[in-house]
Amino acid sequence: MKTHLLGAYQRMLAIRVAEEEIAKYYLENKVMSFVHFYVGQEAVAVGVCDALDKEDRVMGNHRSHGHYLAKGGDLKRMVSELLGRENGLAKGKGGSMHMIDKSVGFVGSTPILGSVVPLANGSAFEQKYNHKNNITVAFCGDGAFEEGVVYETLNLAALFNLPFLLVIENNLYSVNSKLKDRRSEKHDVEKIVTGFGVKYVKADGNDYEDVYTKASTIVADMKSGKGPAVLECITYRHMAHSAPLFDDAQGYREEDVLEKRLEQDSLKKLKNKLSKEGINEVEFVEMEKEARARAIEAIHHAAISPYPPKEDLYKNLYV
Ligand SMILES: Cc1ncc(C[n+]2csc(CCOP(=O)(O)OP(=O)(O)O)c2C)c(N)n1
Ligand SMILES: [Mg+2]
Repeated sequence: MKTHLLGAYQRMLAIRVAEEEIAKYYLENKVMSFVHFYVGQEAVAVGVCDALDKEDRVMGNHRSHGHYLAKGGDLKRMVSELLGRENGLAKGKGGSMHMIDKSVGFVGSTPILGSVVPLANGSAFEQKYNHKNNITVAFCGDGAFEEGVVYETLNLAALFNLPFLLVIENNLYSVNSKLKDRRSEKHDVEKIVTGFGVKYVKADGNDYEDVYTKASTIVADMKSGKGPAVLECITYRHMAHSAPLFDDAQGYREEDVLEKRLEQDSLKKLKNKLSKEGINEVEFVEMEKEARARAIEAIHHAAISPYPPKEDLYKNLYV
């Protein structure tokens, strides 16, 4: 277990540190392409993806750096995409919100809220139809869960008993609007989901082990034919909705103030656990140094990579 947790810590740390370095680069170089940072939510992506096989598929949304990297993605190709370079995941034409890398089973991310949910369900349909013993996971936010197409999808997933897992990352906000300003007091995600005949499980999205344990059970059940599920992970988004900035000065956060976010931080929790298992501070510092060096190298690699040539402007576009 110690080895597993150490690996999980390193995977989460790699995402955290990469985003910190990317944020720094964006600010220093005035990069204008849109970006939504995942800092704070790493335990969800890594906890879920650690429960998957390479052939299982993942789809994401506008906040998917963590999902892609947790599925085994290539940091260099991801950063190249963010900076619009030819060697990026979508040949530099998609940016942060349109990543795809079939080689690791990351079959796409789409920023239109909720849109990825039926697409992922279609992928799960194909897996079942072709007797593949694999599943498809869609990650969506609490805001996206309010889109109508999500309910149509849950209905079909249950009807066809599909190997489809919807992970809701409930970070309490859609941009800056709070759950209580968007939903009635009686709104009940569990009742909605189970009302369609879909299994519902709730996890502490700030706790890797809770997410991983629950995701593993769901995935094993799904692979033995038990049908679709929703895993709702309650978590905190540490940074502003978009742009690489902190937004505490805006004063809209009530429960998830900085102090609480830091206290509940998933990396911190895992680090405490590993310290008790005998990993010392020097080893932690070394791990962070290595992760930071990899991130800086990936950014440098992207920054010196060429933009797509002019003659490719209209190639690979689907509009
Ligand atoms: C259909 C649609 N409406 C509005 C938007 C603009 N938008 C982008 S992200 C976002 C908030 C999404 O909140 P949530 O799904 O909870 O994800 P989070 O940003 O919290 O990770 C909104 C409203 C959009 N992309 N798509
Ligand atoms: Mg949200």
